[in-house]
Amino acid sequence: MHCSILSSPSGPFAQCHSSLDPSAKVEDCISSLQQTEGAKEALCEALRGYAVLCQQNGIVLQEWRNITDCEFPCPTNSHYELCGTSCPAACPSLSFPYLCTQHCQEGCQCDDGLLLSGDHCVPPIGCGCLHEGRYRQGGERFWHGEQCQSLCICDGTTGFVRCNPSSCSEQETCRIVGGEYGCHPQPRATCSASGDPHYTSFDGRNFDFQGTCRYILSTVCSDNQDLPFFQVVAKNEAWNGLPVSITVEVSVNVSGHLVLVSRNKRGIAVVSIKNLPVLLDSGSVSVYSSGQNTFITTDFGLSVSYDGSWVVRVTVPANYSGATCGLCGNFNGQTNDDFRIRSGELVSSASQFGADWKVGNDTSCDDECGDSCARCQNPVSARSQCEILRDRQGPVSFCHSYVDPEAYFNDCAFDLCLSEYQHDVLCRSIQTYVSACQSANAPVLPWRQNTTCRK
Ligand SMILES: [Ca+2]
Repeated sequence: MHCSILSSPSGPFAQCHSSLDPSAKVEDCISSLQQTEGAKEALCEALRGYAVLCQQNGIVLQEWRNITDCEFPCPTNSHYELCGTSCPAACPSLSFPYLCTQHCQEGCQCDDGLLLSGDHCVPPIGCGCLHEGRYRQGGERFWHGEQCQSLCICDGTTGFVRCNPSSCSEQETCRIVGGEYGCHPQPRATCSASGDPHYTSFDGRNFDFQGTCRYILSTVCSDNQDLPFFQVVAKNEAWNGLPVSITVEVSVNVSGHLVLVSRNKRGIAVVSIKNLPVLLDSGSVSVYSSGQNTFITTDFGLSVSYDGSWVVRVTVPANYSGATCGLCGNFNGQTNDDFRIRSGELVSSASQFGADWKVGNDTSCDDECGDSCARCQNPVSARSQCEILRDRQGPVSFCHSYVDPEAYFNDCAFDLCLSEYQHDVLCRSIQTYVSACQSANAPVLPWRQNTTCRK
């Protein structure tokens, strides 16, 4: 047992024996070695414990780590010292404002000429700053203020932080990404129309609009020549004679091509172009199928999907922020200004907003349902069936922290009630939520086996 080195009269700790009796420490050391089956770390820790006590009592120890093979690794630009200062030379903002009178201690010390900056050693010009409780490295830039109102830099030589007024650009928002607070590019956004149809704008506004004509879901309303043009139009239709309408056709106009995806009688998406997958415009536009969905994607980040019966989804990249219009809204990060009609005027009713984005002069359709607007007479049972969406232990609870199920629950209850409890509608409502989860990059778990929705 190496523990005996603690009490050896010729060992490195001998100077300490007259002040601190080592016998209890030797016993502790032996028992901790027995517990760990003789682990080297246990021995080293026991020796270190006694060494620290001795040093705290001002006793000078001899080198003990090399002869016991207890290494003490130090990071770059620093080295081990048996009796180093307890108050190391540190950067201005971290310096001790009092005289150092503490006893020496073993540990890592910065190499000559370097100062301690946080947890590493730097030359004096590489010092950091202490700013609002957080240590910043010299030269580090960081955002400050609730809305990123200023951009600050730490001046290493003085230890002071300088801040200048600033703000995020239009393509950025002030938020935390990867633990770093600041201006970050806006994420892409997805708008969807599903079920009745219920719409969710790019900015997350949920509304119902029951018009059965063709409407612009989204197009480009900006003079910015750098943004490629696109237009996505959807047509709705009453479903099976019920007062529920569904999207039956989606057309995407992009790069000089018009791609039409429509629903056939069996609820399957049929594309105006044969033999998918197809690349258009030298590969800048792709049209393909995946599962039930047909996708139209472009090299500039637009993606449109339609499942042929229920959900149409439009995803645009961040550079279209503030540059879109239509039922999907303007994608400026604010939900309260999405009901803008073509003239630019803000309206309050979803029906006025929706009707304004009608295209074509189809007379067999209606923008408004008026007195015949569908109303659910007895929502209780529908709500209880749709509760599966909100159930914290339920089959789709894996997604709750990614997408709030509330709006999907309401849509589900409404549609299930109006469809006179067609089981299919319940399953489609759950599927709609799960697709939104996929769009939000939630890790999607199998859910069908825990429901009555089997494929
Ligand atoms: Ca908006």
